[in-house]
Amino acid sequence: MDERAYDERRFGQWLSGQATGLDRRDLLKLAAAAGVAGALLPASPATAADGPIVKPLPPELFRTFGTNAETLWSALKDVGYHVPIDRFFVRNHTSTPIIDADAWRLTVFGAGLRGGPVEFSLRDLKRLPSVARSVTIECAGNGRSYFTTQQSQTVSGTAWGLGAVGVARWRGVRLSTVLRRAGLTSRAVDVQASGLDPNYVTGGVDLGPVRRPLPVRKALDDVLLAYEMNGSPLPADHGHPVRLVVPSWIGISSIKWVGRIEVSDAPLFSPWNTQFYRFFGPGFPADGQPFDRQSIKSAFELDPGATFPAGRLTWLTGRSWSAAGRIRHVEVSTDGGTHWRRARPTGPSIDNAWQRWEIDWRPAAGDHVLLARATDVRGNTQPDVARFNTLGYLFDAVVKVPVTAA
Ligand SMILES: Nc1nc2c(c(=O)[nH]1)N[C@H]1C(S)=C(S)[C@@H](COP(=O)(O)O)O[C@H]1N2
Ligand SMILES: [Mo]
Repeated sequence: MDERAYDERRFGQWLSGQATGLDRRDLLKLAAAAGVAGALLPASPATAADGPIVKPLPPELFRTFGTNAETLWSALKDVGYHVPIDRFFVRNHTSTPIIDADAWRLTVFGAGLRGGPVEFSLRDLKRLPSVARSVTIECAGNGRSYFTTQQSQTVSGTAWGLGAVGVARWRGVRLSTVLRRAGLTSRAVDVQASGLDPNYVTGGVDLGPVRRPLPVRKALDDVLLAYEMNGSPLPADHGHPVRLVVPSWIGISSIKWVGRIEVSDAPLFSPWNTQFYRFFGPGFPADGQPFDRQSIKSAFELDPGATFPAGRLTWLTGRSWSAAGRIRHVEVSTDGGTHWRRARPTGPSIDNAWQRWEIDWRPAAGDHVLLARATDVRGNTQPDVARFNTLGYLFDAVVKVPVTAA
């Protein structure tokens, strides 16, 4: 079923009084369509901030694209395993909402539950057993600009370099714990969280709150409802007070500012798994091919065009990560891909996170091209060319980084 059919069906259900699980934004949308007074709407705990992103975005830490900001890789040099909050990338479809954590409630509802809806306050969630994990969040479009600069292909979407990725230490409650408390039944098929940020409107169409379904099997496996990031309460831009953290899946799965979770007894669809986050283009089905998992990548902790002192020994450092498991090894070339050497792994090797590495280099004066290529424990290796798709997702090819020694 496409999104329009879904919306029409929901609207019909609402008009006939059968609808459950409509949130305030759905109601606003429907109320506007039906000419119903706004007085029926419950209060929302969210208000708007001044700009799309709340935290400072100094140019030495970030490159910004409208409502989004990518981390500069030079800003991760000599930084620990986890990306500090002040430099963690932000991907907002609209803008960061300011949510009052005391007024905030999570509503879990749907035909996959025994009863419900069931509400949880932040205190309720914090009383449940907590877990902390180091997990990568990476936008499916990370590296998109290289489709154009390296492969001369036209793709649409934010022209990210490699900085739409970060690893943080997330603490929260397992989604499975909350779903079981809410009365999960064996009828449950899909689980869909939606955000309390403003509805996403594109091409004049209101697509509703940001949301994307997870199959119940993934939802019960390793997903967290996180309320802490690197030991601090979740900051506004990263989902305060509670977000999903979905290990090894594309960033859109990790819904921020979660307000509602639907547990359905039938497959759910949203624009974020039908229109977006699907592969379109030559060799793919006409209505696109769905995907959920991230791929494999490497990055040097420097920005393209960096300069080095000629003739001096330096240490090139970087990080590699794969959604399929830990990194087995990383090869580096400092001569445009002719010769390759193994980089030395440094620090921990964590599943669903990344591997840091270093390699020595004594550059001659002149221009050089650096490359890094990772292989994971499953034997996946970064290819020379990434598979083209019109929306520019999952760029996994080895990136050529121009630098200069003088
Ligand atoms: N509610 C909501 N959740 C969201 C988004 C959003 O715009 N709204 N963006 C998604 C996308 S596309 C990505 S890549 C990650 C980015 O997480 P971050 O901003 O904490 O780095 O959040 C995801 N969760
Ligand atoms: Mo994303």
